[in-house]
This record gives sequence, C-alpha cells and structure tokens, in this order.
Amino acid sequence: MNAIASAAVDSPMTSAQLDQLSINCIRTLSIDAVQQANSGHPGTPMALAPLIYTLWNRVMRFDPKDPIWPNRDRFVLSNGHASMLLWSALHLTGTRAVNAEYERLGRPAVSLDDIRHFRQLGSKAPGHPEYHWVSGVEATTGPLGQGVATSVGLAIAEAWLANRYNRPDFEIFGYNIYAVCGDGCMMEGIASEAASLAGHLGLDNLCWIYDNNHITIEGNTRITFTEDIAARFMGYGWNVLRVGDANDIDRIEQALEIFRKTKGRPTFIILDSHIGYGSPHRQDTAAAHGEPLGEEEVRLTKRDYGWPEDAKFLVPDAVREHFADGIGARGAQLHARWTELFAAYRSKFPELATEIELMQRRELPAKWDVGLPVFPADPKGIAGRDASGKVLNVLAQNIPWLIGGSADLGSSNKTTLTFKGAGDIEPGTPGGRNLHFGIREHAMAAAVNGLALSKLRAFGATFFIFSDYARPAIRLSALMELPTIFVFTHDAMGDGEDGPTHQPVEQLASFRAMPGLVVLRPGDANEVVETYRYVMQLRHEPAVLALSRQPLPTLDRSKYASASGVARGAYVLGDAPGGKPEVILIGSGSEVSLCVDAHEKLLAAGIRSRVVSMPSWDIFEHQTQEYQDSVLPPDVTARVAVEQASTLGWERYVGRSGRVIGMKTFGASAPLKELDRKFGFEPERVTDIAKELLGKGKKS
Ligand SMILES: Cc1ncc(C[n+]2csc(CCOP(=O)(O)OP(=O)(O)O)c2C)c(N)n1
Ligand SMILES: [Mg+2]
Repeated sequence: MNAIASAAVDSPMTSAQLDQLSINCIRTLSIDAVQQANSGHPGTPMALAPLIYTLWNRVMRFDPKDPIWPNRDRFVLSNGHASMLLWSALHLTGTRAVNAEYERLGRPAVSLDDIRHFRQLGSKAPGHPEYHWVSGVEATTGPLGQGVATSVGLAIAEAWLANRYNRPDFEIFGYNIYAVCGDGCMMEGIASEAASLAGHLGLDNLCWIYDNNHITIEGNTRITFTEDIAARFMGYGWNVLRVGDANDIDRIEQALEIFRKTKGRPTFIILDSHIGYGSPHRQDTAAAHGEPLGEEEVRLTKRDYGWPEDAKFLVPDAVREHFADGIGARGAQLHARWTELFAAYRSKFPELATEIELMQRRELPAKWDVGLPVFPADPKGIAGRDASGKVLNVLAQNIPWLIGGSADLGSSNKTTLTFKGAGDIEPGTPGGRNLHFGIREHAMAAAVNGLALSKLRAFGATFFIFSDYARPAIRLSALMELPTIFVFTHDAMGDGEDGPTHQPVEQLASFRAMPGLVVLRPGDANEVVETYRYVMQLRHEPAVLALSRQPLPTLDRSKYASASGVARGAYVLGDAPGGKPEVILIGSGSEVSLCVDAHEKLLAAGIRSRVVSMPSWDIFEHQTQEYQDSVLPPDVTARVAVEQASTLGWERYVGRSGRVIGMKTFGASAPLKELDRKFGFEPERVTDIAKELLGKGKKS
C-alpha cells in the first residue's frame, strides 16, 4: 500500500512511509508549480527531493520560527533553477518571514499561495532564490557557480566568528554550510577558484553536494563534461564521498554525518541522481531540466509516486506534522539552548556580546571613525591607494569585524592590514584580518559576498581593470543589497607603462550602470577619507572605490571647499569670485587636480570659472534637485567634464552644448606623462575647450 493510500485509511504511517510521503510532497509541489506557471525546472527538484528532505528534516540546525538566528546552518542552492526545492522546504517547514529591519513577522516565508503563483509578480516563490526578497534564502543564486563560491565566504566567516567569539563552554558560533550544485556549477570557472581556496584553507565546516545527473540543457554531459571530478576535488584537498543512489536517504544521512566528523578539509559529496525521477517519459532527459512535464505526464508521474493523480498542490497534514516533529522540534530546541547560552555569555562577556549584536544589525561600534587621518595640503600629494591603506588600517582597528584582502595584489592595492595583531587568515589561523584570495578575483568577490551575508564588513581588492573578472559576483552583491566594499586601484591611465591591457576605460561607465551599486572615485587623499566615511555607513549597498596608483596633489582645503562634500556625490570645490560662473569644469579622481589647475588659469584670464569635484554620480543622483541645481546651475551651459575613462554617460552632466575630455580608445604603453599628453589630459586643453565654449578662444 502506498503512503497516501495508507493515510486515506487512517492507519498510522511508519516513519519510512512518512519520509516517502514528505519527499513525494516536495516532488509534486515542484511539478505542480512548474506546470501551473508553464515555466520553470521540474526535473532536478524531482531528483533531489530526498536530499533536501534529509538535509532539512534530519540534519540541519535551523529554526523555522527564526530564519536569521545567527548560529543556524546555512543552505545555499547553487543550482538556483531548482528553486522549487527551496520553496517547498521553506513552505513545508513552516519557515516564518522576517523583514529588512530583522523583525520577525510571523507570516510564512513562502505560503502555498506563493507556490501556486510560482514565478509570478509579487510571489515569494520567484524563479530563482532571491536573498532579501524571501526569508530563509541565504544567498541569491541562478548564475551558475555563484552559490558555491559564495558558500566559501560563508564558511570563512563561520570560522572567523567562532575564533573570535567562542570561549570555553560558550560555543556561540558552530554551524555548517551546505551548498547544493549541479553540472553547470561544476563547469563554471568560479567554482574551481572557490574550491581551490576552500581546500587551501581547509574549511571543514563546508559541504558541497554535487548532483551528478549527467544532464544539462543541451543533453548528456558526455558532449561537454567528462573529467574525473572526484580526482579533481581530491586534488583540491577535499574529502570526497559518493552516494550512488539519490533516493537512498540513509546513505545521504550517513555521508552528511561523515562530513560533520571530518576535520581539516571541506567535503564534496557526489550524488548520482536521475533528473525527472519518476516521470515515465522524461526521466534522464534534458527535457526534464527546463520544461513543464505536461498534464498527461504529470498524471503518470504522480501515479508512479503513488500520489493522487488529479490532486494539485496537495500537502497532507501528516507531512507538515512530520517536518514539525523533525526540523521544527530540533531547531526550536537548539535555538532555545543557544538563547540561554547567549544570555549567560552576555553577562560574562558583555563587550563581545555587544559586538555580535551590533554586527547582526549591520551597525558600527561607537567611535568607529576616531583617528581617521586629515591630510595637509601638499602639491606633491599622495596616491589614492596609499591614502586608502592608511584609512583602512585605522578603520580596521576601530571595527573588529572589518576584514578583507586582495587577489594577490595587496602590496599594490595597499589593502594589507599592518597594525599589530592584524594577522593573516590562513589554515590554522581563521581569526586573522587579512585574507589572501590568491589570483582568484571572481571567487574573491563571491567570497566577500559570503562574508557580508554573515554580517562581517568585508572588502576585496584588485586592479580596477580586473574588476571584469569579478563583475558577476559584484552584480549579485548589488542585487542582494549587501554592504560589500571593492577597493580597485590603478583606476585609469596611471598604469602607464603596463599599457592597454591594464588601463581601465569602460569599467567606470559599466559600474555606474549597475543598479544599487555606489561607485566612488575620490580626487585627493582627504576625499579618500570621506569616501570611506560614507561607505562604512552603508547598510544595504555595495561600494566600488576607484583609486589612483599615482600621487595626487592634496588640495588646500582652506582655499577650496571641504572634502566632506563627497557625501553629496559632487560639490563645488572652487568658484568664480562672488559665484555666478560662466563655465563649469567637472572632474573625478585624478582629473580633479587637473581641473583645479585649469580653473585657476581661467580665473587668471578673467573667465568666471567654477570647478566641481564629482566623485560619485550615484550619490549625486540621490540629492535634491535643488542641491543638484546649486552645483550645476541649469543656466550655465558651458561645461567641460574631464575623466580618464569612457565618455559614455557624461552627456547627462555637460548637456548638449558641453564637452567631455575622456577616452575613446584603449590607451597605450608609455609613461603617464606621455599618455596625458597623447590623450589630451592637460590643463591647457581644458582651458582651450572652456574658452571655445564661451566663444572666447581659438577652435581646439
Ligand atoms: C552562468 C550561467 N550560465 C548559464 C546559465 C543558464 N543555465 C541554467 S541551468 C543550465 C544548465 C545547468 O545544468 P546542470 O547544472 O547540470 O543542472 P540540471 O539540469 O542537472 O539541473 C544553464 C546552462 C546560468 N543560469 N548561469
Ligand atoms: Mg546536470
């Protein structure tokens, strides 16, 4: 007798029958949701339902009543197209919603109605897992490979938190990170970078479960993916396990137990599965990946499961009860014990407890900005990257949970934390402050996301040009609304002799096009200070900092306006005597001092010039119209913008009658001075163009 039938005659079910009923419930919810939406991915949820069931109901430390309890296990669905697995799990476990202010709302994170409206506007069961939209989602996934790479950051964070905050008899942090992935994730380069880093660091709190179904969209993986993946992960230093039957939940549980006992290295479980399991005509085919089964096949599949063929979105009470008895009871108990422990911890270690509480709300400690440098006026000046290094070292001492590092360019990016006791995060020293990401920019950015998801303040660094290698993860940072910090140095032609392979041109424009990301390109050392002051207070937005390699003059702030104007995105640095300018020069970064030079020359020539420093379009766009008009008065149409980058977009600030001095090509290999001459970044060119716009000079 099948499980549903036995439920119908009301005889008590065995626990094996309840297991099977729950698994089939995940399967049929997934099938029905995809069928109803007429879009989505049914096959992998059908295959992985036993895994998700086992992991959630038997293993994970997770309290459905409080999905943001800090000491919960983290679950990342890296094959995000199988999102119905997660929506089923969140629904069947009765996981409750929280809001952006971390308040618990009581209502379900994912209701049955949300599942009925899978992939529809407003539903809490969207196409792919979205952090910040659905409670219980630990990371936004969908771009394959991102989830597993993010999980490495989650694992680094757990080890760091445990190291800093645990005390004898007070295990405040002690959780695991599970990531489920498929062939696509394993083929993406970012997964290799991340696995290599995790293996190096020996992250034994990290478990990846690989859905080895031999199917991707174009068919069987024999046409694309034939490597020995077990050997590959052994090479990375992982503990590699295999479960030969995705329906064998006892074996799955056993493998997960081996993971929990394994010390000193991460675990990789290869799970052999059949996509579309149970569908008579779709199992093991690529069609099961991304197409609804069709009404008739749905019926046949349900028959195979012993499920009522015509029932839709059926959740037997016994399934809800079974999850309540499993993860519900276990999670509540673990959470209650932790709450008690934390109360005792708070009275014994009040300062540490306060840190944890601040961090959870993404707040900063008191006096976080004490001791920030003030740079005296200096025509020779200091490089953006050097000023940044000084500021970061002050901030990191004030904010104990600010950690980060570079992709092997720490000495060039000046991001190394050098104060006493800063230390490195390396195998055996998880509590350091400096991460060495190695030459793995993409995994670095994803790991930084994982750190931020764990509520640490985290930064990653490389040359601005190589942000291209990290962009997909930075995009997810913006999509997830994480306060990550990306420190990109060598921001323009300052790379000089390295030539066009190393000279960013279109990167500024492309980051400015990314919604929710704050891009800042400070113009001198004091603007660097103000940049960090602004960025550190962000709670829901990532920031990209574009910093110079070469020294920039430190402006005399008794003559020019205060650098605190950075917080408004753009500000009037210097003006015509008495205001009322006839021409406006606008610069960012290394071109600010160039504009200041040109401005002085214009004033000397009797031209009423204004010079505007514009470190951030994004911030400026959020100011009132009144403020924006006060900086760029609409009636002053003679405007020149100067930036060593693609000119794309500057029209919005210079208007139809203004001019932009920027880059139209990829640059060249030569000393910076020669490049400045070749590409026209000289004060005389700026003044010539300004005069031309005013009809006062020769045509340039
Ligand atoms: C970076 C990226 N490239 C392409 C896609 C489109 N895509 C979604 S699923 C998929 C196939 C994934 O195959 P696999 O991971 O084996 O998933 P399965 O079909 O076995 O569930 C592709 C190419 C994507 N989501 N992300
Ligand atoms: Mg596959």
